[in-house]
Amino acid sequence: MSAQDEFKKAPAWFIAGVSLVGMVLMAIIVLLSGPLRAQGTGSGGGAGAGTVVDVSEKDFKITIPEKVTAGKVSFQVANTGPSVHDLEVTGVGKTDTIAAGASATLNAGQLEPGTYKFRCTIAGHEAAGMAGQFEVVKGSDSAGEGAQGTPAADSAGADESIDWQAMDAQHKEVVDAFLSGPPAQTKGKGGEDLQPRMEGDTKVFEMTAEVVDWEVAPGKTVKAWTYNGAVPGPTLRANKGDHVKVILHNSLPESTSIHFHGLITPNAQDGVTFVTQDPIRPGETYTYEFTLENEGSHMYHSHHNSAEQVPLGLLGAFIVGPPPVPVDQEYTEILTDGPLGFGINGKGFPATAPIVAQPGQRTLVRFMNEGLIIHPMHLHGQTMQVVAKDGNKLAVPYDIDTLNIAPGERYDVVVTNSNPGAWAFHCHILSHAESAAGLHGMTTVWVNK
Ligand SMILES: [Cu+2]
Repeated sequence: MSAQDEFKKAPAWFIAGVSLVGMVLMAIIVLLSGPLRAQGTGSGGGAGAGTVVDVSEKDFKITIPEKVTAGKVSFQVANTGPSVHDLEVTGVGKTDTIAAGASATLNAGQLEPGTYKFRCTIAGHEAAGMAGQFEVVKGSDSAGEGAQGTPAADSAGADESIDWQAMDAQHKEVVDAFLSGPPAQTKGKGGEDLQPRMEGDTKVFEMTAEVVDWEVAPGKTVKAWTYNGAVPGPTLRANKGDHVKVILHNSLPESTSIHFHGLITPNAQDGVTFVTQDPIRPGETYTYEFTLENEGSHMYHSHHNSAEQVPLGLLGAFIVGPPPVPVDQEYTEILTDGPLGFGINGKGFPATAPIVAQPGQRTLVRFMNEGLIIHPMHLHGQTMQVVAKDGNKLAVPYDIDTLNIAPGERYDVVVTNSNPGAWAFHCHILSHAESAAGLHGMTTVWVNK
């Protein structure tokens, strides 16, 4: 029985029931807690000085007051998340691009009463939830609430002011949803092996880059930029010495390219636009061709507008040769952050796939970081032995339980099942793994039978 079959024992009605209870609970929490949130409008001084409205951008969520007093207004926008953002208020204006940790001001001038829409204009961010609207009201309308502050409008995400019983219940729902049947509760599975077709002795991998609706977590669908409609794109496997062709059809709204990360290729096949090739424009097809010179856990991803295209999903694994050491089974864990949220193999908890090991079984995990920030992956209850780095087998393996993986890095680790139980396996930048709403994002469970 496969790892996933182990988790599909729960009947469909039970899984549906758990989901329904979860949704009803979320709705109740949102209804109850909405009016309790108190966040100031940051009104700054009297007539003439205008109103300064504090806005924060983090984790693909824009927090902005629901009501703003009419008059002269400026928006002070703090980007406290790990990705680049901006803020556009429709019909008013837009900030420059705001780097992670930076701030910007949008001087809106005189705002008349009415409803205003806002969003982040970085590709994919609006679809990921960075949009919403607020009301501009006359001075007297907001004066009464001003002292206590007005309720804040979140563009997405969990509320932080729930009571502890509701919090416990919500945490339980998330874990129950995982233990009752992952990863079937979301549509789509990334990283499946792509069988090459043979042209003589050449292995030909053919892919299409396209935008699709991708369900990153139960009920949360975003516009992903994909290879063959999945995140990660298909896993390409071949052996050292194989001659391969990778054919890419570009159905994206932008030009693109593929860089084969970690593979030793001829310079012309390196996939960096304007350095080694022209962009593959929308509607065009491009063929890469080379002989595989080095074994190991490698990757492929866009190298055109890559800071946007890769986080949107244009990434995958390219594995050359057998595992670096003898093992009984293997998993690839590709880490991502950005518009798709914190995730493993294109899914956030509880939609992440568990790792399941039989007694005594040796499991290889190929970690690959395709995100924009570091993720220290931590395994509970057992030791990970690092056996290879960036595809290079280590002369002296070493044992750890937390592995810091920088963007672009790959590590191969081996875990031998000697401690039965369901063990948390997660990024230890804890906000990537858990929130007031429970476990999420870069979390899965390692199940030792
Ligand atoms: Cu992390």
